[in-house]
Amino acid sequence: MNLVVLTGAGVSAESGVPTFRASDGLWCGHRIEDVATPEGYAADPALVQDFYNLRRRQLAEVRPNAAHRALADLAARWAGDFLLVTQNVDDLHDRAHAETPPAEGFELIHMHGELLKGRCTRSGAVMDWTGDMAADQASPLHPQGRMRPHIVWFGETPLQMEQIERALAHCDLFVSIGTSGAVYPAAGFVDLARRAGARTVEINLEPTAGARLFDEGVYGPATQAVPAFLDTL
Ligand code: BJW
Repeated sequence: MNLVVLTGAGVSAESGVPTFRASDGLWCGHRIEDVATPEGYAADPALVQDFYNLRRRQLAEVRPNAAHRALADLAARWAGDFLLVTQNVDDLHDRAHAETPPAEGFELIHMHGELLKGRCTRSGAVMDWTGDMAADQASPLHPQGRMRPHIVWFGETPLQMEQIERALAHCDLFVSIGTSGAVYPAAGFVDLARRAGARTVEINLEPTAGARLFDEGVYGPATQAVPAFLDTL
């Protein structure tokens, strides 16, 4: 049986990583357009770099929670293909899977990029980046390049979309965990899975605006709802 799991900010919330769409509509006091668009970066690179520097530093203070660990346990015993697509730029899934190595057939994709990577603005090459990035950070990868966060901003193309769409076209079970479904193309994955004839399940604190698109909903905090649901598989 082929499985595709999509995760969003809700899976990391109980680790202490803030979600995006809080009631004030601001991310850590910033407007989305100022910090998560190429235009925002062009207008004020220092503001954008500071925003991501802060979030990169915060990763040192958080740990994978029971939901990340339950997915890693499942990946270690799953017999079919298992694609875990996360919209999250934290490394909490990576850390959980490093502790419990997955079976063959498992893959993790960060479709919106990774905080712990930087990208050269000139060559597009990506490299590990654990420290702060300066507003005009020189690129070690190209003499005329600068480094920017390896993050997919609004208007940019999410990563590894062909691979994701291929897996959705062949999946038997699609599980969406802790995402509001407000951002495309991830919000449309449930439609692609349904077209493939997959069983579709939403796990969230509460039903999302797109809840009716799923065959089933499991509601509660991810650290409880995810292990409980995965135990039924
Ligand atoms: C819990 C919980 C607990 C809490 N337990 N649950 C008009 C119509 C359609 C589309 C568009 C449009 N205008 C523009 C677009 C496209 C645009 C888009 O979708 N805009 C929308 C605003 C409408 N999309 C793009 O531009 C994307 N690119 C694109 O489309 O390219 C074209 C293309 C498509 C396909 C193939 C090829 C090309 C790029 C989107 C990039 C998004 N980037 C961000 C920022 C990343 C950097 C950063 O982190 O700073 O990614 S935006 C932000 O939202 C971030 C997230 O990954 C993403 C999704 O958020 P998520 O994870 O759902 O978080 P929240 O906060 O919204 O929800 C949390 C959920 O958890 C809630 O439901 C809670 O209830 C729940 N929860 N605690 C369980 N304990």
